[in-house]
Amino acid sequence: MFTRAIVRKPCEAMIDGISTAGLGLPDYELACRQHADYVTGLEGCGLAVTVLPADLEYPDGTFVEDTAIMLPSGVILTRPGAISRRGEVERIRPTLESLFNNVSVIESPGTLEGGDVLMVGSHFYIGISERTNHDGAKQMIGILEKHGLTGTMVHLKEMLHLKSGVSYLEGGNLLVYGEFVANPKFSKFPKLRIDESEAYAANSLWVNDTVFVPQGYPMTALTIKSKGYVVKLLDVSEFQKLDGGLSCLSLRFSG
Ligand code: CIR
Repeated sequence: MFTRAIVRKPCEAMIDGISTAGLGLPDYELACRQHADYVTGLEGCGLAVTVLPADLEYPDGTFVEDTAIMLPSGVILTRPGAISRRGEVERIRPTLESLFNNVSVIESPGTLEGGDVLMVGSHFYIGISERTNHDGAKQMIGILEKHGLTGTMVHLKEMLHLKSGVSYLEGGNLLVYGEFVANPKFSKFPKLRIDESEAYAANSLWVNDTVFVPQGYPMTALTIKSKGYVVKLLDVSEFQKLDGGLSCLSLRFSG
C-alpha cells in the first residue's frame, strides 16, 4: 500500500514539452484542473501528497515519475535519456533527500527514466528504450541488489517507455498492450489485454486497490472492474498530448 506521493504542478511552458502524440498543444489551464483532480484522486486513496511548484524551466517537469525510482528502503535518482529533462532530477533531489537517507544515483554514461521501470513486488522490470540504456539498467540492477531486490531488462521495440504498454495491478494482473502481449519476460502473469483502439489506457495506475484509468477507454475500465478493482476515471487529455500517462504524474511510495 502507498501512503505518500510527490507530484509537480504543470507549468505554462508545458506547450514546449516533448511530444510525438500529434494531438495538438496542451491547454495549460485545463491541465492544471486535471492535475488538481489527479491529486484529489490520490488523496482519496489515502495518500499524503507533496505538491511541488510548477517549474517554468522544465516543460516536462510535471512527469516526475521519470526522475526517480522509489524503493522500499531508499530512492534512485535517474539520469533521463531526454537531455532537455536531465535537470529535472536536481530540482526534485532536495525533496527526496529530505525523505530518504539512502539515495543512489545513475551516472553517465547510463540513462534511465522512471517510465521504463515496472515494480512487481521485490522485482523490477527495466525497459531498454530510447530513454533508458543498457548501462543505466545495469547500474540500477546493481543498486537493487544492494537493497536485496532484483531486476531484469526488457528490450522495447516501439514504445516510448515500458509502462506505456504494461501496468501491474497489485493482486497479480498485468495490463498489456502491443509488443508486450507475447513478450516471454511476462509469460507467468495473468494478462488483461488492452484493445488496440484503447492503447493509451495500458498506462493505468493501481493505487491502494483503486485503479486510475484514463477517461475515454470504456473497454479497459470494464475489464479492470471485472477483476474486482474499484476503477477511478481521470481525464488526463492534456498530458496525453505530451505522451504522458497516469503513472508519469507522480512518485508513489510508503514511508
Ligand atoms: C517525455 O517525452 O519525456 C514527456 N513528454 C512525457 C513523459 C512521460 N513519462 C512517462 O511515461 N513516465
